[in-house]
Amino acid sequence: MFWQKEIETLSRDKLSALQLERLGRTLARVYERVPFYRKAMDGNGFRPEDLRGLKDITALPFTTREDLRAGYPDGLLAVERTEAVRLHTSSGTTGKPKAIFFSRRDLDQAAELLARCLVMTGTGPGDVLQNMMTYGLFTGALMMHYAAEKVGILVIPSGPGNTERQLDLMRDFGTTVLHITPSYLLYLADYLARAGLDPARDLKLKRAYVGAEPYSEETRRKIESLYGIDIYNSYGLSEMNGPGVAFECAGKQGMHLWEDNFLMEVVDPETGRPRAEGEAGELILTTLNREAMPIIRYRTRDITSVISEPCACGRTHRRITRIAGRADDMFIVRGVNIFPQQVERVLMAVSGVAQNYQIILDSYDQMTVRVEIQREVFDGHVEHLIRLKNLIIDRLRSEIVVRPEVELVEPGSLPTFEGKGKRVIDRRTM
Ligand code: DLL
Repeated sequence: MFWQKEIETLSRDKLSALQLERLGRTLARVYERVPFYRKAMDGNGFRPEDLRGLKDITALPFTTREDLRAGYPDGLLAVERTEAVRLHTSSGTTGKPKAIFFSRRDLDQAAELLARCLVMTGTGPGDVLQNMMTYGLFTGALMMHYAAEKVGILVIPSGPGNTERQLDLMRDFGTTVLHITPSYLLYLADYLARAGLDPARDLKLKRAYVGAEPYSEETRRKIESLYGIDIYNSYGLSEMNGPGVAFECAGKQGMHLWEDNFLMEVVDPETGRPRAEGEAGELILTTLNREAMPIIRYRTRDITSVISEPCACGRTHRRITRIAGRADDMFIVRGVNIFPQQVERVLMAVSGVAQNYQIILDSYDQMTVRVEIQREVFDGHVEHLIRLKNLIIDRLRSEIVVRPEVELVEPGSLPTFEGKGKRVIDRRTM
């Protein structure tokens, strides 16, 4: 099923031509209206009319999150403030948030993109979507909310938290689709198990859209089998509308990135130089269809690669692979670069492991992984526990090279998260 079949299946040639045309318009627009971009282009001796092909974009500097912060509150606006109708912010760990403005047209466009995602994965009128992302300055819930209404889906704007009430809503209104972070979905699975509920028997769930933070394929598989539903990976960031930038189709082999709206590049995160096709690197995005706040060559810090092979679903927009991690999330132990997802991937594939874990960094030589295990295992034989612990240590060592300390802890004993999780506790002084 398609929402906008013509554009979703546009030939590659036409898609590239459309990108070039939109890129030209975007560059002209920001050159004229945003001093920051005019300066950047002048500094590189580039004028919008110099644009000949999509590759020419590499002549322009990147936009970083620091640039957005420096422009706070409205330095990068390309319309009058009165033409903006919505503000979202995205806060990092430090400093001022990034403020992103949307015009009426931008919001319509963002909803169109997410409507494509909903319909692509089989959701439509008759479905009931429980929107368990946070409503507010975060883009997650509101963007999905309006897109689902546009498609004609009944939306329950529950937001996150109050898990007992969430369950009541699911039961009373026959929720078929969840929109949720992986952290909260893992917690919910644990909660259901403790409440003695079997989702397949007691709920009407068919699928969940899961994103806003990295998670591994192993976690997806684990949750799919716990719930008996389909999990679709959803990628996006506030700077580029929020959710709906890239989304999995039914094939679940990578996420289609809507190339009529975003131009993607993949670069070496250290040098900023382009990666060869299919190689992993940092995703760089340029908005091609935004009015209020176009952003050129944005450094997402997210590590992925492009899948250029045609997809069985017929969509021509190329796919990106599951985000391996944020360049910023990577940590180093004994000189080895490690992403939290590597640890997660190992843990979630071990039987007996429950849903929650934590990584503690006390020194540059040692990491400790605390992992909740299932109740039956926790209360079982001590030899079994020792075997399980050794198995986890071995598997982690072969994945991340470093041999970690592993602590098996009681289910329900580690902090839980209703939004994005924080699983790495770095106690080292810099
Ligand atoms: O998290 C937008 C969103 C909401 C996406 C709901 C999907 C679903 P921010 O708060 O600005 O926006 O955070 C964006 O989250 O740069 C990635 O590092 C990470 N991220 C988002 N989706 C995924 C995903 C929203 N599916 C940042 N896999 C991004 C891995 C993800 N990381």
